[in-house]
Amino acid sequence: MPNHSPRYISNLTRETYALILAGGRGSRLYELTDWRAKPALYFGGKFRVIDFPLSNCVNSGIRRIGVVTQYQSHSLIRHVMRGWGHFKRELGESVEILPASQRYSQSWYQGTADAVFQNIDIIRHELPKYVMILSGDHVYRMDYASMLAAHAQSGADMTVCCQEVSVAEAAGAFGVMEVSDEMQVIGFEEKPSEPKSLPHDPERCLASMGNYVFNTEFLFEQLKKDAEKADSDRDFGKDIIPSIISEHKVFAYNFKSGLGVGQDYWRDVGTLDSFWQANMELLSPEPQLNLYDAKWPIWTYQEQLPPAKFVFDDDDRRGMAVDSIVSGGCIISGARVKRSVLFNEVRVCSYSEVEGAVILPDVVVLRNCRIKNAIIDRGCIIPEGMVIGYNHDHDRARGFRVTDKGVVLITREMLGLAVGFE
Ligand code: ADQ
Ligand code: ADP
Repeated sequence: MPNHSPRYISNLTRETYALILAGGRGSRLYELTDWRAKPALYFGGKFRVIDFPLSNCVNSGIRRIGVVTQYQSHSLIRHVMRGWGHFKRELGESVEILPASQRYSQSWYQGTADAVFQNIDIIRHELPKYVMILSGDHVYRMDYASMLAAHAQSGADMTVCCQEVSVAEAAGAFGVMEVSDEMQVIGFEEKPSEPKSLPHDPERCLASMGNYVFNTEFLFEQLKKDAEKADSDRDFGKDIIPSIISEHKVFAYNFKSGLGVGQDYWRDVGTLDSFWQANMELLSPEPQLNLYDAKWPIWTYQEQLPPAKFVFDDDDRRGMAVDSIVSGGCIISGARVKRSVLFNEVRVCSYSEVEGAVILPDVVVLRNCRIKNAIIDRGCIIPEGMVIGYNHDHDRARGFRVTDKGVVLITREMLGLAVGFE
C-alpha cells in the first residue's frame, strides 16, 4: 500500500519537475487544429485542453512545470503566458514554455524522447529527484501525487501510467503492456495491431496513457543512450520503454487506483466526434467531469467579460438557452439554444435555433439560422438564414466537413472569411 501521508507526499511533489508534452498536431481533428496545437484546443465553455494537466499539477502539489511546444504553438504559448504566467519563482513555482529551439541538434523535436532530451540542461538546472512526463493532449483529472508515491515505494526506475481499455480500442492507438503480479512491466508494444490482452480478460488490455515518472538520472542516461542510436525514432513508446524493460525496473501504475478525486475521468478528444461528444457529456445533470467541483478546480486564462445575457427581442421572442453551458460575454437575443456549449462572446440573433452545437469564442450566428450537431470554430460569422446539420449532402457541397457520426465542422476559411484572426 503506498504511503499517502501528507508529509511524505509533499516531499515527493516538491522534488518533482513536470514536463507537459504539448507539441502534437492532432491530425484527426482536421481544420480545427490547422492553426492551433491539440493541447490548445478549446474545451468545456472556457478552458483549453492544456489547462487540465496544468491544473492536475497544481492540485497534486507540483509547482515546477515545463510546457514543451512545437507544432502551431502561437495560441498555446499565448494562452499559457496569459493564464499561467503568475507563478512565483521566489516561492519555488514556475511554468516555463520550452519551444523547440534546436538546442542539441539541427532539427526540431523528432519524437517525445527527443523533446525531453533537448531540454535536459533546463531540467538539470531545477535539480529534481523525479521527472514527470505528461501528455498535454488529453482531458482528464488525475492526482499525480498518488502515482509518485507508488513510484517511490516500488523502487522503480520508471513508472508508466496505464488504464484498462478494450482490445479493439487499443489496437493501433495505444502503447500496450504486460505486467507481472507486482505490476512490473514485462512486455511493451507501441500501438500493436493485435494487443496482448489481460490474463483474466481476453477483451481488455493495459494501455499506456503517455504519462511517465522517471528517476532523473536514470532518465538522462536513457535519453543519452537513445540519442546515440542511429535507428531510433526518439520516442518513449516506440524506443525507450521497449529497450529498458528487460534490464531495469519499470512499473505500471493504474490511474484508477489513485486516491484523488475524479480519478475515473479521462477523454481523448483527438477526433472531431470525440471532441464533440466530450463537450456534450458536460451538459448532463451529473457529468463524470464535474467542472464545478471546488476540490479539484480547473484553472484557465480568464478574460474580463460581462456576464452572459438573454434578451427578449422586439417581437417578444424569448432569448433562451436550456441544457447548455453559456460563457461570459455571450448574448442570446430572441434565439433558442438547446444542448449546446457556448464559449466566450458568442452572439446568437433572433429567430435562430441552435441545438447540439459546440460554439467556440467570438462566433456570431445571425438571424433565422438553424444549426444542429455542429462544431463552429472561433470567429465564424454564420450568415443570415443558414441551415446547418439538417442535410449533410448540402453541408458537404458548401465545403463543410461532416464526420462519420454526422457532426458538422465549420471554420472561418470554409465560410470564406478573411484568414488570420486575432
Ligand atoms: P501518442 O499520443 O500517439 O502515443 P504522440 O503523438 O507522440 O504519442 O504524443 C504524445 C504527447 O507528446 C502529446 O501530448 C503530444 O502533444 C506531444 N508531442 C508529440 N510530438 C511532440 C513533439 N515533437 N514535441 C513536443 N511534444 C510532442 C503516446 C504513447 C503511447 C500511449 C499514448 C496515450 O506513445 O504509448 O498509449 O500516448 O495517449
Ligand atoms: P486560437 O483561437 O486557438 O487562439 P487563433 O485563431 O488565434 O487560435 O490562431 C492561432 C494563430 O494562427 C494566430 O497567430 C493566428 O493569427 C493564426 N491563424 C489562425 N487562423 C489562420 C489562418 N486561417 N491563416 C493564417 N493564420 C491563421
